Parts: sequence; C-alpha cells; structure tokens
Amino acid sequence: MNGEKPGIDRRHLLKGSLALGLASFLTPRGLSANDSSTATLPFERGRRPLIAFPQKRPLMVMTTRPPQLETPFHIFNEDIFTPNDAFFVRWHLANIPQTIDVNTFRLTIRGRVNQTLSLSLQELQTQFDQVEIAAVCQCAGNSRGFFQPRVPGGQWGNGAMGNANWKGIRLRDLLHRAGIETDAVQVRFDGLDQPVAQATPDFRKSLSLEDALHEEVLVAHSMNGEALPMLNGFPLRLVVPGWYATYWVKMLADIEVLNQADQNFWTTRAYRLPADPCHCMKPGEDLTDTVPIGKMPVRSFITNMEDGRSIPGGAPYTIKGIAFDQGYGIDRVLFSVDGGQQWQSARLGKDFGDFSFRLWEAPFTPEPGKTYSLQSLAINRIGESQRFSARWNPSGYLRNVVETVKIHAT
Ligand SMILES: Nc1nc2c(c(=O)[nH]1)N[C@H]1C(S)=C(S)[C@@H](COP(=O)(O)O)O[C@H]1N2
Ligand SMILES: [Mo]
Repeated sequence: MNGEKPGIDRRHLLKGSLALGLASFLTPRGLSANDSSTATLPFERGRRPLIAFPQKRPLMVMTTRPPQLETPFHIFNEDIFTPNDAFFVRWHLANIPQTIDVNTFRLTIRGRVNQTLSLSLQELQTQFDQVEIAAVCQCAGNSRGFFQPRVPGGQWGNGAMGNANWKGIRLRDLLHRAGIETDAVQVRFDGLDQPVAQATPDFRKSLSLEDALHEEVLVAHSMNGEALPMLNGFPLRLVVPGWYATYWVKMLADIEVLNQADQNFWTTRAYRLPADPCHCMKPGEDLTDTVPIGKMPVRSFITNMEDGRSIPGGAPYTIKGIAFDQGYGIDRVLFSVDGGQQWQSARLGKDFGDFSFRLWEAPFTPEPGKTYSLQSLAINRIGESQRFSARWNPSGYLRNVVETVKIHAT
C-alpha cells in the first residue's frame, strides 16, 4: 500500500456529477428478450440473459431488482484487474438511490467517538492520506450454484468476484480523527440503500474495533483509477481486503462506533457459518452453532480453458489462471492434467500485493484423442491449500475445492 500526498482529484468529482445525469442506473438497456443474448452456467437452471446496465457492459443477470450481475468468466483471463464495467454487482435491497449529489453528500462518523464527524467528498479527498491497494472482492456465495446437493440463495457461477485497485482513505484515520471512546468494541457500517418493505431490515455490517483499525481497511472513492460505478457503491465503499464482500458496504454514508456487539439481522442471522473448524456439515443435519463469516480461504482457477472444450492435440499450450487468498499471499500453484494424480509447479506472474489475484501459467501438450482433467491447486504463504473435497453448508458459502476442467484433445 502506498501513501500519497492528498489532493483533489477533480476527475472524480466530475464523474460524480455525471452520475447524477444517468436517468436510472437501475434500468438496463435492452431488457427485451429479443436483443439480449444469454450465457449458460454449467449447472441446472444456469441460463442467464446478458444485459448491459448503466456503466456496465453486458453481464450475466441473476436478478434485476435488486441488481445481481455476474462477470462472465472469460473476463478473468483478459486482465488481472477486473474492469469496472465488467465487475460483478450484488445488492440485497431494491431501494437504491438513483442519484448522488456529490456536493451535499456527507459521510458521518458517530457513536462512541469524542466528536461526531460529517465529511464531504472533497474533505475526504483533501484532508486525509490517500492510499491504494489491490484486493479481491468476492461474494460469500460465489460459486454457490455448484453446491451438491443444491442450496437456496443466488445461484452464482464463479464470477461473483473481481480484483481491483481500490483507492481511498484509511478507516482508521477517520476513526482516529473522530477519537474512539475507551468503551468502543465494534464499528457498524450503513449505506444509502434501503429496504422496499418496512419489515426487511436495513443492510448494515459490523467489524470488531480491532479489525476495523487494520491499516488496509479503506473507505474507497475510486476503483481502478476511476470513481466507483454507481452499482459498485458510488461515491464511497468500505474495502476490507481479505474479507468476504458482505463487509464491503457500498454507498457508505454512516459509520457508527458501538460499545456493545451489533445485534442487527445481517450480523446475527445472516452470513453465518457452521461453527466447526471446517465450517461444513452433512446435508440434512441441524445447524445449531454458528459463527459469522469472515475471511476468504485460498482459491485458484484456470481461466483460459472451459470445461467440456475440445482442442487440437499435439501442439503446446500454455494453461493460464489466477489464485488468491485472504492476504497471506500465494506461495505456489500446482497444476495437474490427470485429475490430481501428478502435479507440476506452475509459474507465478507478477506480484501485485498479498490481497490481489496472482496470475499463474503452466505448459501443456495434449496428445490427440485423449481426455484430460485439468486442475490447479493453490497454496498460500502459511501453507494453507485448497480442499480436495467440496465442503457443504446450507448457505452455500466458502467454496474453495480444487476445480476440474475436463477437455478433450482431437
Ligand atoms: N450498501 C450495501 N453494500 C453492500 C451490499 C448491499 O446489499 N448493500 N451487499 C454486499 C455484498 S453481499 C456483496 S457480495 C458486495 C458486492 O459488491 P459489488 O456489487 O461491488 O460487486 O457488496 C456488499 N456491500
Ligand atoms: Mo455477497
């Protein structure tokens, strides 16, 4: 993470006003079935229309209200940083502001602090250290569609994740400016989105004070060098590197320091895992003890071969992929062409930081007429590796099994 001199980035403010001009960023272009193509995820009921929402290229639509858009997987092969217009989108609540006035918008820091703060976007961009970090944002339910037996919830393929360069202010600098009271234990984050029905609890998430004070936790105003797209939380979002995206609260407007554990629905009832160390259970078992979801286990993917593909044999290929973990960093990626019986070391690409995707590649020359089960296995710097058998839990969280891409050489 680099420190940088504070300074107004006029582009951001300008982009913000431009966002005001969007008639409705929730209304996609070309919603009629005729002019939208589709993509199909490799599980039952995996067909998705490809539709372009404002500031987005066509993405795989799971729901439109609230918007839940998945990144087509080939995008991850094109750039280690996921372009803003291709970055996945997930909202829980459908009542999302259509416009943000960048001049009147304020971020509030209140609760168990010495002094309540109400900061404009300009103050945030001029009065605080501006820092940037590459980090993966991954939905807790990424890959849920692959759970067997299947579980309720959004049936994501593997594209409910993305890697970006996030720029903003350290959360801890804001908390220190406000002055944390000695009885503070947690910090709660609330965005501008609201439930449509009164009975639905507002979406809020909390971190322990200790986690909130980590250096890498940011209140970000920019993503890959540009203002956040509206659908990804313009004008500000929390960035919690290494943690599942549920904590990365978008359109962040309110930070509340608490002197007791947050009891809100999204913390106590949603986003819970079976408490055992595996965070897994047998289908049909009763879920009794739970813990909140937190950081992401290590994963890797092959990005330039899809399952079921036929390729000409006899010629050399370079298999490419990505790996990431919760911030220890990737130590090694192993690659197998025979379903995990033999492994070779893949070559790692440039290191963009411990929280980023890490590229890898491995050579492969298929023989004509043979079928191969390609697999990759990532190991992080504390020796944690992916699972060889998929864990199961009723919410479809935490998938990090070694994935298999079957191909046939002709
Ligand atoms: N305000 C707000 N922030 C939110 C959410 C939300 O519903 N409202 N959803 C969270 C979840 S579960 C995910 S996966 C990520 C999605 O981030 P993205 O839409 O930028 O990809 O936002 C998180 N932050
Ligand atoms: Mo999520």
